[in-house]
Amino acid sequence: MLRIYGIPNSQPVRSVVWLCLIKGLPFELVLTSQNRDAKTPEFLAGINPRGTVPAIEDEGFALWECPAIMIYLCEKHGWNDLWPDDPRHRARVNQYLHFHHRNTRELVVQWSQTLWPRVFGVERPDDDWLRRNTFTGLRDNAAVVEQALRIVDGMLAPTGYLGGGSHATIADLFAYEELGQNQPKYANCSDFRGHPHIERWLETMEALPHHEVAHAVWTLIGDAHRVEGGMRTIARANKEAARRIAELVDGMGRGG
Ligand SMILES: N[C@@H](CCC(=O)N[C@@H](CS)C(=O)NCC(=O)O)C(=O)O
Repeated sequence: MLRIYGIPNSQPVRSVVWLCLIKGLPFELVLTSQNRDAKTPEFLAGINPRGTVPAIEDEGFALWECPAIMIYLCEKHGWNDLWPDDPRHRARVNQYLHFHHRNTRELVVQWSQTLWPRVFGVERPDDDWLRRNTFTGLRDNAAVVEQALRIVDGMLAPTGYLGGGSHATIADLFAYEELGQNQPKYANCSDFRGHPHIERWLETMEALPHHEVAHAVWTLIGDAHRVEGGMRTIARANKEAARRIAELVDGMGRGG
């Protein structure tokens, strides 16, 4: 069975998990923390030399980097709706996947720099603490995020999906984990007002299959400004979210 290494609180891990849930592909989510488990000599040597999650192992084949994993799974299983056959449609999806890394991904800084000081009980974290304990992001992070939101809103304008076309693709799954998470009703650390296409798309994405289970960690952690209980709360949320995912996968296996 496919093994996915990571934790539900990781954005790119959720993209892979949600993809498999949507497609009904059974998998084992191997709880792997990014700081400890993914940095062991065994993981670095056998799975991912960069020590990041997600990573997968599929019948002895190890792969890392979320977009590469999603493309591999789509090609292996013929999921041409999510990774379209048409060269131009595929090119638009691929364009977004490349754009994501140093653009939309920068939204993680708003989340990380809200959540982790709260979790570790640091009232006014200075730059040095943020650099050591959270994603640092690009130097001009705020400007990059603002520009990324404007560009993403523009990409969504013609058809409502990032790759164009009439339905979601892996580009949407990848982007959603950053944007969806930061919404006021979940982690509450980004404001999408003024980006009407993004606001509409967030609602569309939430209606896709298994959204609730794939994103259980959002409600288990809640508003990043109000998290109580420190790291134990995060660890418990990851475990419980993983349990719900495993339960759903189990049910899929039994045709339930
Ligand atoms: N470009 C990678 C990013 C993966 C990533 O940033 N993962 C985080 C968890 S959300 C991680 O493992 N960080 C640990 C590290 O950077 O050492 C992908 O798309 O898979």
